[in-house]
Amino acid sequence: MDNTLGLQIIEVVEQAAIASAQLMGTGLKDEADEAAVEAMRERFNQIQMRGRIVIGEGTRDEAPMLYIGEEVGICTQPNAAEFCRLEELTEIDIAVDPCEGTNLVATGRNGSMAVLAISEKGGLLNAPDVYMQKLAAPPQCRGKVHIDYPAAKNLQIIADCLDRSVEELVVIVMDRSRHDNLIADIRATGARVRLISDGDISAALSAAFSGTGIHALMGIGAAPEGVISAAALRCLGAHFQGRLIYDPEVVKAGTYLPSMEETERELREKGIEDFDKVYEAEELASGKEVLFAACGITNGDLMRGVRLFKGGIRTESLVISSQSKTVRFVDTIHVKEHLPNYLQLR
Ligand code: VTB
Repeated sequence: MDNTLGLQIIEVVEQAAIASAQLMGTGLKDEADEAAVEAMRERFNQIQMRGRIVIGEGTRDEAPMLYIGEEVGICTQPNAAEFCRLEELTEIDIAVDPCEGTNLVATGRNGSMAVLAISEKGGLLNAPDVYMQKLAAPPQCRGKVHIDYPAAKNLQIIADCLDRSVEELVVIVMDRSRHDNLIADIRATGARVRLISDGDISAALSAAFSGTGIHALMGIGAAPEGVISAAALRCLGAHFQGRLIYDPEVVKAGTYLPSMEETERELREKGIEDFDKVYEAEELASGKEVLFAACGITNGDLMRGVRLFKGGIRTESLVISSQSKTVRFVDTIHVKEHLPNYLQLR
């Protein structure tokens, strides 16, 4: 993949975040999502690349933009030959979540981000829109904790690896009734629990960086978000494992899941035969080269959210590259009068 792609995708997430942040606190969650999607797509389509959305806003019938299978990048446009030497460009797969945590944006709460992961073709698991049990932990614990161990055992391992006591750990869990037992198990160890209403990509990222005060993510969130988290944590050398969860009985409250039979059929169509497999980060994001980028929409543990001021907008983003083994934190001021039309304040 082209080195400049890493720099260009910063603008993709920045622009999605700026568009969405303009609707922060309005209660309009669908509109906040739509604004992010439109801006992300506009910016993608200015990049010299041949991209294909593998994780996006849904199927073509469900989503007008950034649907699964949509091609993005200037080199996928009808008159591409005028701008691009197609034979020189690698085909890339893209997983996007333009507004991760739409409820958080709509209600002005912390933890929402515009986020994406990129790899060469075939490098990201085309996860179906089901749930995923997840375990994220810091790099020191990689390969030592396991999603099948009881929470108490994993927490003891994390404490040992970080050279601290279990009481000094903080675990993020999504606040859902499906996690009642998990939360009780974690609390029984003495570790502290931070419940979040949404946004488990941000939670997984926090667990991978020291200094955030977060030491693990446990529990069940969405599978597509799991693949994007895995892309980041793989580049960071942190621990991430996921197992697909497709039984509505296990998920309890959550978005609608079709019957087990229907879901199993969908999994088979996606080439998944072993439905209960535990995926390692390197299997969810298996590409030789993986790039991950995120920009805070509202404030988070790693990045502040979008700030609007007279004459400009300030954003904080992050780009992680498996190839250059770098993590770049980017603090940008966007001069208002130079923003593209699609980002002008509404
Ligand atoms: C999960 C989580 C996401 O939405 O998808 C959640 O992975 C929805 O969970 O980060 P429920 O269906 O249980 O409500 C997010 O929190 C935000 O997209």
